Amino acid sequence: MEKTWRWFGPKDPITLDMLRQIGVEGIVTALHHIPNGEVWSYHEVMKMKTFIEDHGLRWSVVESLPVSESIKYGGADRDELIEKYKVSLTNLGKAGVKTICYNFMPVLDWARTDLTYPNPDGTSNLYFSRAEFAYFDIHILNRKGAEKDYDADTLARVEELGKQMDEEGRRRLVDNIIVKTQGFVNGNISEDDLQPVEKFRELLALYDGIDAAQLRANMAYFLSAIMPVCDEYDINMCVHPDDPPLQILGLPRIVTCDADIQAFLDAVPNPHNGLTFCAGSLSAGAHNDVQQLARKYASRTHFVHARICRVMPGGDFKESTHLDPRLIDVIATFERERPGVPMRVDHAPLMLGDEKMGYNAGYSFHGRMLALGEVSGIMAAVNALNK
Ligand code: DNO
Repeated sequence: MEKTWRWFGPKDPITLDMLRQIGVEGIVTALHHIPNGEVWSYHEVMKMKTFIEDHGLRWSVVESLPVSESIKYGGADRDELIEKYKVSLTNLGKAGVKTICYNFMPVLDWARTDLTYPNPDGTSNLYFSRAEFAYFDIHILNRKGAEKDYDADTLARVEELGKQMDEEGRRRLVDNIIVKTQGFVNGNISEDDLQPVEKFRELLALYDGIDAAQLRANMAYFLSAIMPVCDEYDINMCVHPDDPPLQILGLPRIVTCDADIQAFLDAVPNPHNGLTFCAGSLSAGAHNDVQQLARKYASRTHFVHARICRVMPGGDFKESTHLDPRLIDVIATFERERPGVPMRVDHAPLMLGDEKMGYNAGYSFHGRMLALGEVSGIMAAVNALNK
């Protein structure tokens, strides 16, 4: 696989010169300064591409060219937004940037409750507590009927949590679930929003009456509309699985399991319609066998996210080591079957001073460097043993 790295643009404290020194071959980035729904001009695309190439690297993957909320729920302006999306794709295609990651998750791009969960060795990781998430849903968002979505064990944990929860704890949950994890990925809520919870409620309301079947139809509509541009420029679209791959907040979620993946691939049977194989997101659902999914969907995978989660009793999950045997197996599958496919390490621990650097949640330097070293070692071993 091609060793790539998610880099957040010229303002990222991790520089391209640093990345060259640690074995990175290709860059994964986006034009983060352009608001969602606006066209990425050829000029802006080329400016970024040239900047990267001037540092001896290449722009391998766009993560993400965001799909506007209105395209997802099927708003009145969706056709206009799809036309703009096609212009951005055309400009990327003309510039030769041909792997595009996106997601079709309503409202929330990814969800964690704790961004600095301590490990025994002094590092920290991202963590998802089902009870804390349920507490946010039931007692902060006050979503109507939310209790019905949780089992008795989780509700009992929520009650316990309620006894200790103070204003600071509630503020921290809001910050982790809908602010800190969203702004930097061009999500709906940014650190400047003064009333994040109110804004979030308004966003959820956009999906009233939209079920999974409707969301699937909207995804197929979007993909069918853009496929001619992808065919013309040989652009590979790769949808990111829902993170976590579970039903949350009463929203429809349609990229959570084997059947979902098969469904969107079948809905638009074009090789340019593919998957970002995020082993981490898929493994956060106990229903998924990531190793088997990797084997089944390798040929439709255009981008790999190397990380893996450990699900605990009760549904909490934590990012696990990149040397987890399940991830070794997944990496071996892609290394054998898709040797040139871009791969980036994802969501590594905070360690050795990372915590003081203000990195985006999950995107530390030392933690990811260690993870890249580990994954590179796995790849080298697979290749050596294959010979
Ligand atoms: C989180 C990322 C996601 C991903 C988008 C793709 O760390 O994996 O934000 O980039 O969902 O559109």
